Amino acid sequence: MPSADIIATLKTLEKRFLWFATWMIHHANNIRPESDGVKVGGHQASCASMVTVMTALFMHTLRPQDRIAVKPHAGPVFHAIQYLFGNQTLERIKNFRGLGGAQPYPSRTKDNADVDFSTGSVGLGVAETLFASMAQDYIHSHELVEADTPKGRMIGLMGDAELDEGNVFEALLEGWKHEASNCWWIVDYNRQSLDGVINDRLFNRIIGFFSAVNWNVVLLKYGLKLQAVFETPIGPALKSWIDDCPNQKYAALTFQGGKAWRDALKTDLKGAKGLNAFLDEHDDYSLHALMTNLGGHDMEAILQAFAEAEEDERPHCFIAYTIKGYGLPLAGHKDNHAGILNNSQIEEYRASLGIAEGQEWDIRAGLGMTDKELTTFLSKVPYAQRITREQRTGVAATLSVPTLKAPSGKTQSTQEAFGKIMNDLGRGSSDLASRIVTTSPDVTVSTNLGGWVNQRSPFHINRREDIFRQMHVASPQKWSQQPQGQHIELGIAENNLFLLLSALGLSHDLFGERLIPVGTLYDPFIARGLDAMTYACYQDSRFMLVATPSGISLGPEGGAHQSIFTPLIGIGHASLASFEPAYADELATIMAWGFNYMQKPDGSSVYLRLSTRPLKQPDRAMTHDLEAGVLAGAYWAVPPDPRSDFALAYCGVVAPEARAAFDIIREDLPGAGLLAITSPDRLHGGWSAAARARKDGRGNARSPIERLLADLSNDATLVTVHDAHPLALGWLGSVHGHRCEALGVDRFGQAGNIAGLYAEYGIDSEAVVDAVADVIVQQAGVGSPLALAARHEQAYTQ
Ligand SMILES: Cc1ncc(C[n+]2csc(CCOP(=O)(O)OP(=O)(O)O)c2C)c(N)n1
Ligand SMILES: [Mg+2]
Repeated sequence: MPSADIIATLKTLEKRFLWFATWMIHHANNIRPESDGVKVGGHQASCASMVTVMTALFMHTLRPQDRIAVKPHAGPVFHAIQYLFGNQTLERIKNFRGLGGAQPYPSRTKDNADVDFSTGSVGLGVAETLFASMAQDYIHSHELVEADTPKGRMIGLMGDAELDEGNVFEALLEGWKHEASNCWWIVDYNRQSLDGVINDRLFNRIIGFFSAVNWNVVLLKYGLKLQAVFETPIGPALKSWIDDCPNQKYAALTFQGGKAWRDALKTDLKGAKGLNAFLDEHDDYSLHALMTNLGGHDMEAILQAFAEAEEDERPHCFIAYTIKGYGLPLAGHKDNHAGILNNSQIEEYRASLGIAEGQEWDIRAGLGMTDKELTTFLSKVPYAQRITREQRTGVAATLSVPTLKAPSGKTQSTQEAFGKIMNDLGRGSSDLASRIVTTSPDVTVSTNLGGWVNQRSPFHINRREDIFRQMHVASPQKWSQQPQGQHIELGIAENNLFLLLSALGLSHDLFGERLIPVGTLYDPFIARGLDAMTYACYQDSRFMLVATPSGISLGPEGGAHQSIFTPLIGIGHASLASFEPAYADELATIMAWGFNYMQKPDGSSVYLRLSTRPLKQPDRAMTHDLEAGVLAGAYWAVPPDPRSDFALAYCGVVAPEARAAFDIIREDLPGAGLLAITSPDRLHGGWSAAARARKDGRGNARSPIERLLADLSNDATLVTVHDAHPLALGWLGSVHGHRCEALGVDRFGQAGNIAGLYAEYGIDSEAVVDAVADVIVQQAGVGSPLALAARHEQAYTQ
């Protein structure tokens, strides 16, 4: 336990942090001029309930190797703490929630202070810490860090309502399976969410759940003052009364204050031994202070609980009983979530702390310490010793990417090719392969990762035998789990997949050692984990996502498994370069590029939309130009004649249909071009970037798609075809104002064979030829649609 002096300093700082956070929000809402009428917002009450715990952690308990996710609405407290440490500027703090200012919710990518995990979408940040502890175990198991490197604790500070998010429980189950350790979750149990008060009975169930998955649950329920009163004659009755008091009533009494507590206790504990003496000993003010002396606001109780947990690596869940708005006039009111002190309240609050007018931003003034004393105190805080993120990331080596050969095979699907490329990597001995860690939510085999896993084994921190193998049951899968294994098998929970990828993909940054995570799932189920995927990308995690099968091309599997709009996610999703190759040589090129791109400071994660449909492979060499086109997002499979009036563009697995239609079309439109698209996302991104560059004065900036389509005449027509929503390619017409007819799938699919489905949804070659016939009828002098249709008919009946 720290000395009384240190505890006194911590309590002083706690008060100052709450002031500073409250003032930061007040300033943003009431003082900084905003003219657009949109409220600025902020959560003073949510800051107040977490401030004691955060002060204890940042100013005392956190060690340099610990990593922490801060509850989103306690962002201002985090900024205040960072400002005191000198990691945050006053300029940004004054611009809290403004453009370029300190962020509402701590952000790894937008805040300049050292944020370990971004938060904002409740439930995700906290679950991420559990996966980060698995990533840490992985790094240590593989001896990627020196044996004596201490493991940090991955700490999640969470609001109690975050426990309503299912992803938290999915994570707990997965953490249990993988025996995750060194993880602390600290629940700000203020018993309030946004709209209301938390159900009392539900929370007992939740505590039971943590115990069921082997977490050490620590209740921080009563502060030391209350604990002392429990030893007096009124103690037993008072304790039972508090324990039985419904959350709503406790919150209301907290808001009403001393007199209300007195009246309630007088009524409810009438006749109890020691009641009168107890009430006489307390005036209204001290009674209120005592009744709100909950564990989560008692510095000593918190420090003691943290100290007791120090040596135990088991995951810990601390339930810190707190009061939303503690120490502010908002305390306990059920509607206080977004409540903000009014001008007179803030004035009164400032005066009560002895802060002079005009000194609101002076975080060091009036603390009762000289500047030197404060600086000395801060320099001894373990958190101040930590190596910054820039330094950690700086030491993480970049891994060189070996040549990835296109898998041989005259006919193969992109999924099959992916499996072969991974298998080859697994068989090899490259540095890259030694840092690849694959993961999949129960679709390892069905996404073709089986070969890789056979080479590199599933991972578990403790060795586990493959009983089938031991009992000589023949199986192509070797599934004995090893501490050196390189595949993390997950249960079916796509949120967990993305949170694990997110944690693994930050390992260079969190632990100074780079991993190359590759995750597989079925393409439609991206939607199931989409928020977690966005979260992972928002915090600039780096992983390769392989989504397969996709579209209606999975045929007999049916509509429930068919993805329609995922290419739009690829286009619309920032920090994710997405590709949809048709052929194995394209895939190999993209994967090699992707493994590099994932490691570049200005790179991003990579998403590959693949298919199980086997395609006859082109017989060609991967020339420099072809490679450049594949990576830029498109190349001319058949270049158009100069100033041609027509081009057909396809993306991905419909390549044969496009080619068949094109061969027919070419007879009428001999100068037509066939554009092979490997990435609508890269094309669109390049187009936007060129527009920005031109605005910035680089007048001759041209994107790849602008250059490609400039080969056509100004009034040319484009027809596009894609096993996906037509919007993914429909925008191509806007590049040079070409008329564009986009074929794709915009209804839920159904089971069937490829020919039947493509015909049903209008993406077969007949549909393409029909579309061409329809559009060229309006183009004067370019062949006869009837002749075209007739030739098509003939081609199909042959
Ligand atoms: C996924 C998600 N859904 C909804 C919200 C909007 N929201 C922000 S805070 C909040 C309630 C949080 O309550 P709690 O976790 O108890 O936090 P505290 O009481 O400490 O403010 C909600 C619904 C969000 N940020 N994220
Ligand atoms: Mg709450």
